[in-house]
Amino acid sequence: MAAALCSPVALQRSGAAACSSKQASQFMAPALRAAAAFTRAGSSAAVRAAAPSRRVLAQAVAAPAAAPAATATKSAYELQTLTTWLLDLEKKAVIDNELAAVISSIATACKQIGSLVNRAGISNLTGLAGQENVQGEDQKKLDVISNEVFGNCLRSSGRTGVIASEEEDLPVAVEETFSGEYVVVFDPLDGSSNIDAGISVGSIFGIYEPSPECSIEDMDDPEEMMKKCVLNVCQAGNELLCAGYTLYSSATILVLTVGQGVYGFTFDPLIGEFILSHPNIRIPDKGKIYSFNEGNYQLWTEEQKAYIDSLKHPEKWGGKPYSSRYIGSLVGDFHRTLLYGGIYGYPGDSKNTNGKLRLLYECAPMSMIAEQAGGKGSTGFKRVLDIVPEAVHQRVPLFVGSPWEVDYLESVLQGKPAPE
Ligand code: FDP
Repeated sequence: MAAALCSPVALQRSGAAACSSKQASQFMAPALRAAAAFTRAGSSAAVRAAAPSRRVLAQAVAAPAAAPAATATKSAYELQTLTTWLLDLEKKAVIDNELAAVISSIATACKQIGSLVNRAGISNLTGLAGQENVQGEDQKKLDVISNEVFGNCLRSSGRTGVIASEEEDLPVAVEETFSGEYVVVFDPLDGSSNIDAGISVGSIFGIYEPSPECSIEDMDDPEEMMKKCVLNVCQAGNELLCAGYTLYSSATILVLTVGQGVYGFTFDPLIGEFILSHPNIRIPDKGKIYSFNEGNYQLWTEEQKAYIDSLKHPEKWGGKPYSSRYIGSLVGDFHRTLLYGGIYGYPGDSKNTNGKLRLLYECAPMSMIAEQAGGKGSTGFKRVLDIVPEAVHQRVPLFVGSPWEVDYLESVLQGKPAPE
């Protein structure tokens, strides 16, 4: 598949020639499609050159411990909605109005997807769409619809330059971007194999500033433009300006960070707004729940097996072993881990050395959220946020959760002494 093989690293080093002719032609088709749709009022490079980086802007005012939403409640009827929370951040110059517009458009997409998920069983939205995505996975009807909803909302924000989705083979340049040109990576419906049973699913997203070396100019030829689209999204998680997810469960809960702590908003369907319900979430330092698909146990390395085995010995943990909880829906499993503490893991195994989860729109956003809440995100050997992607749909092993739990897992995998 073109996206997996034509890594941006290869493209950066030697252009499209780094791909086989078949890959190159697969690569060119979407590029030409994107080019046809790609119109822009004027070059934004000059504007971007004059403007301070949004990351710098945020860092300049960042007081890490400052809780942006911690305003005193004046009236029993006063609500902090996502909209007022974003306005607060804008006032404090933590984010600019363009990033706020992108986040708002994502929230709108999540409201729509949440409503579709709730009604899937009675609106004939369950079951397969009859096609596969680029990773060879069967797409559910709701995978396809959610992707369209996400794309529509981001396009209509007018602030997004490039979008990359789990459901698309290559990133797409967004026509009619007025300003901002944010790069948005997302998995519109994660855990969708659960959908027909009415089990929790979620959306995951990350927002990057466009990297200056690969800004998309009006006059780029289609090949050049697609190369830049790919490079735009292939940034390390360290560069994320915002990461978040929405859980569609007994409630619809949007959790996000803009680099100053983690905030959760519960959707109130009666007023149609996300309401701040989880201010400044902190993950417990330790937690006695592990969340792994143990069906893969025989495929794991000896170290990985030893780690899981060790959690089951009551005498090692004060008389009570760890509890196992696994939904098989990353957003649901991660959300529980964030609130209750513990560890979520999807290790590599003898069949899939890098596991199952995708770096750009699963592992990196979740790791940023974990770190912002005081936790950790690791491959077992390396901090996830330090990894520069080599391909849009690249997979990496993921272990994320309470800091002590991730440290302990790393110690076993690396043959080092356990943390204090
Ligand atoms: P799904 O395939 O249902 O979309 O990466 C996708 C994902 O779900 C995650 O949400 C989930 O945690 C994981 O796969 C489950 O994989 P296993 O079935 O292999 O445990």
